[in-house]
Amino acid sequence: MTVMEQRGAYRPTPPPAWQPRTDPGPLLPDMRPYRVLGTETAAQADPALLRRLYAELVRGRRYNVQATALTKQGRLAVYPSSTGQEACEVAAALVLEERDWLFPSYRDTLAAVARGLDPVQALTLLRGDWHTGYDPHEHRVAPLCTPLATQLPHAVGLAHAARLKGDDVVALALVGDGGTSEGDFHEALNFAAVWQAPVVFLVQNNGFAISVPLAKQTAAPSLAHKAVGYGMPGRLVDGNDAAAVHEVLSDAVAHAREGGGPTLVEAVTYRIDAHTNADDATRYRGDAEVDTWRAHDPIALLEHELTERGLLDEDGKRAAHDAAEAMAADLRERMHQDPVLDPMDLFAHVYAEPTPQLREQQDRLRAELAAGAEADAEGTGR
Ligand SMILES: Cc1ncc(C[n+]2csc(CCOP(=O)(O)OP(=O)(O)O)c2C)c(N)n1
Repeated sequence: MTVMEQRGAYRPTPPPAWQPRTDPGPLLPDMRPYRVLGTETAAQADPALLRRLYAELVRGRRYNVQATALTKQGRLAVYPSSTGQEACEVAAALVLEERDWLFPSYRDTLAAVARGLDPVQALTLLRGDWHTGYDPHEHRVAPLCTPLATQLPHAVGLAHAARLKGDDVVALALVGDGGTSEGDFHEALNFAAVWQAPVVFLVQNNGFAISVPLAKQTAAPSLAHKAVGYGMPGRLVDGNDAAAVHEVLSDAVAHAREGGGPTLVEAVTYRIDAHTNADDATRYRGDAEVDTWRAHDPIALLEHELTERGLLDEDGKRAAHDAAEAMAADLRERMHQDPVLDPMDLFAHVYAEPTPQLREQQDRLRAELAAGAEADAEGTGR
């Protein structure tokens, strides 16, 4: 006798009714990146905001040029320039309140500076001097993260903790297109959506992960589409349109603050410079492509709009450029001063309780430094 016969006749029944848990429709991004500048909606944009964005973009571009020059002068070990991406950098900083937190990657020095960080301190890590080089709590800017996407779970953790404590805090985390292929990206988005954490993810899709073009590292229809699988809205924006990026991020921050949960924003932009000063971009992309993006420059776009609306004249342009020059001169002067460093700082802020190995290394370094100082004093050298 078969099992079926023992149990009686098998009567097939339909499975329990299945419903999608969330309607994916409203989460899906519009496939046309949102734009403001050069469209009818531009007329509604606040003139004071547009002027502020312009001043910050001009300052930001000058910062990128100056920092890149400092690498050539041996004053900076490395600089990942955000030339061409200034609209994303500046908008990300300006949409946050003082109580909010920014989680940057190595490319986002400019966002940190636009948020108020001292331009020299913001470069400390890239100079290779001293840990992060700034107090993350002062302006609520987390350390610039070099391991890809690791800043994302940090942002979610902070945002979730703030919510549990009842603090009105939003975290905004920046990541590159390549970073979206990392496990940390997946885990951060999943946790953020499950917990409805007040966090905004801004992906700056600048076309490349060093030499790897987007098409070689993702098959997603757009990076904004990745949001839907986790149950959060995805939005696509023209990343060179400062007014559009500001608006989309402001909406996402407001949504998070109201308890609406996370949003993933993909800003379509382009890295005009090489990956860093250590990279030769001519080996993997052509001039024609770069020129196409130069013609869609974030500063030129905004300048055109402001000029058309009579909100910017030659004096206004000169004032923005003069302020940027003053910042660059100050940056140059201070970066040309040799910092006074204590090698023992290497061991500070590593662990609350140093491990026995670290203590041993610390003692050894202390002894070596003392012997060196003694030799210097005796004039014997070593
Ligand atoms: C976990 C990890 N893997 C690899 C690297 C080496 N790496 C540094 S930058 C980079 C490309 C990142 O590209 P993307 O996320 O698009 O950001 P972008 O540099 O274009 O801003 C890679 C692979 C790293 N820093 N961290």
